[in-house]
Amino acid sequence: MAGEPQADCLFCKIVAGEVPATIVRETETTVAFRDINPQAPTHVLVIPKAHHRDAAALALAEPQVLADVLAETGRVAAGEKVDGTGYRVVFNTGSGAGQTVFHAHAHVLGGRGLNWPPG
Ligand code: DGP
Repeated sequence: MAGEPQADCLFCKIVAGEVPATIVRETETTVAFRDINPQAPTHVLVIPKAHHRDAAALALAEPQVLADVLAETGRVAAGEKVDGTGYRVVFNTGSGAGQTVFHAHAHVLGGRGLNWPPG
């Protein structure tokens, strides 16, 4: 069922503490942790604790939690001190766009120049 933990979901396991992660921040509805394969000096993932396959599905099911995720991206950026220079928030959605983990997550990238358009 949408929102319920999925036994085969890596990020649900991180939420449950079954897979270790370097946690940066946690709220009632979200967890932020460092990406295992960082693409920038700051690369933090912000996820809802509830399982939804991507950000759009989360928006439809629990819009307030998507707002919580976005608010947390800003708090992470401030905590990492990349809010002054600028940072990027990315939701890869679908395998063709590079999504590999099908539990909604925002990438927070910063600490280096970020080109546009992205690759
Ligand atoms: P995406 O490709 O947009 O679905 O992003 C998934 C990200 O998750 C990717 O940048 C690598 C990261 N990742 C994959 N496995 C792990 C893990 O076990 N721990 C952590 N911290 N990050 C992971």
